[in-house]
Amino acid sequence: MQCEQLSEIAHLFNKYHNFIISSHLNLDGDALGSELALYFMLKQLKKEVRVVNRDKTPYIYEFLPGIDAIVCLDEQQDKNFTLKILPETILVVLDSSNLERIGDISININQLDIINIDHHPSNTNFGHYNYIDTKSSSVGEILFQLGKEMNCPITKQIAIPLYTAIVTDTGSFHYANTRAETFQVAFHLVESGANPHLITNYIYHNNDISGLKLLGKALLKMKVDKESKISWTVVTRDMIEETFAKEEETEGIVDKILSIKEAQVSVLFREVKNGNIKVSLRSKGEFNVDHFSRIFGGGGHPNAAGCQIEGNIKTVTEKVIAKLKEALSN
Ligand SMILES: [Mn+2]
Repeated sequence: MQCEQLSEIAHLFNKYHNFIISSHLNLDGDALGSELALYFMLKQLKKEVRVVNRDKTPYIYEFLPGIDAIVCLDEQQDKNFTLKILPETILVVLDSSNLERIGDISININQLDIINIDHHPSNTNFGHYNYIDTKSSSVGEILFQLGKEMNCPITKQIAIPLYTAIVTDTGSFHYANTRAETFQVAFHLVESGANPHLITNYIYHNNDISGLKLLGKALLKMKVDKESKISWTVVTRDMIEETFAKEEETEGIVDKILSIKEAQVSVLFREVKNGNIKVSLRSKGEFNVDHFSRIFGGGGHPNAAGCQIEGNIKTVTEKVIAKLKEALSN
């Protein structure tokens, strides 16, 4: 069912008592910030709430209030760990364009009703209840409005994760998804106790040496096609091993190589552990990388998207760059 109004979602949150909240693999600021803000909002309503993720929380987000409440399935010692499902539990999936993206969260999803709250244009409406606002900068921005709808006081515990969600998904308020409303919400969050300077220090000025070394290696391998205005580079398993970098430290490389003036589109090709190539794309201006990524079964936002492709890094790079040149010339 398509929910047009946030009041319909607020009604569901009032009606149910037991909640499981989850989000996508490769957790980012919007995923974690939205999960924790909703966790505290539902706690205010005296609900039973659990936050469950497949992937480990990246260390830069460890400052978030409530972070220890998250059950991380990849960190469970007991390999047969399963989540106990209380009767009448509803699963809330945040910031995930499809259900596969949350990974295996060790529960029988078929026995649960699902509320799907997202802002990706490629969302498949997989929930029993779907609230998709593609104009919203982030799920965090949607949840702020939902909080108002539910009369939840925006405590500092809620303001910090919501501000984190918005600041990361807007690239510190510079991506094309940044609207006047985004600043309006940010204004209220800062008033409610979110400190922009402290929060961005945790997220952006908290690098390990390994991440910067990996960035250095990736920059040395960068290529630029001035005619089609594409910049691209690669991250191989060897590069990750040589620098002792963590997987999450590849985030940001694709944004860095978009910053050169000749680039309209940037691409990062990364060898992931399952042997596939993860392709991340960014664009400035009109070119829609969400539409482009769908050719390869991926998706995302107009200016930030990605996909995974089978094959070795050389052939995948050649194939995608050729397709991209073709798309950009049309
Ligand atoms: Mn998001």
